[in-house]
Amino acid sequence: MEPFVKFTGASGLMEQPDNVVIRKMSDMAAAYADSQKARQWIENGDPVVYEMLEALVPQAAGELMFCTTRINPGTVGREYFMTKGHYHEDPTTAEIYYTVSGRGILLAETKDRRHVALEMRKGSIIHVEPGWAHRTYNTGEEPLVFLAVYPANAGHDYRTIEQEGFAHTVVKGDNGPVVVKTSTLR
Ligand code: M6P
Ligand code: ZN
Repeated sequence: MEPFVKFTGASGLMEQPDNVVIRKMSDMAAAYADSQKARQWIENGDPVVYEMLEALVPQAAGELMFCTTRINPGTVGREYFMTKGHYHEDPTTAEIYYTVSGRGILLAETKDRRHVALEMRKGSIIHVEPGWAHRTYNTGEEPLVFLAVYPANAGHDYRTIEQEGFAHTVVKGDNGPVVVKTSTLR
């Protein structure tokens, strides 16, 4: 493969991506603490929660995968619209997130339930250490748009999150986003 360039449009999303992944509420309803509210969203039009526009590179060590993601604004009950979240299958791989526009929180958690909540706003650059699961929330009124870069051989482990969930989540409080224990919402 030769070096190549991709451009982003006014929205900050990649133009002419090689692959587009769209996740609607029905693709991830189980991720939200309030399953009844998630079902209501599905019955009321099943909105797109987020979409990822990817450039494809070989899934080999040394290659860097990158994609732009847009998370739409909204909440399921008090929980903000978010990504599914994942561990990397290769626990030695990190990831960089660069926020293009909007407001959000990246929640990172380890298997022994340590957690950090990092602010995403235009220009913020987040480094996710290897071994930390990560999920992003749109805490604003506008779309949250960011670029993510990670080793192309990292792999996505969604199963651990589907089975065990995140111990913490981010909800809309009276004065902005608040990190709470997921168990307090169920
Ligand atoms: C970022 C990267 C991608 C990831 C996407 C959505 O762009 O981390 O690898 O796919 O966010 O997150 P998820 O895969 O958890 O739905
Ligand atoms: Zn990742």
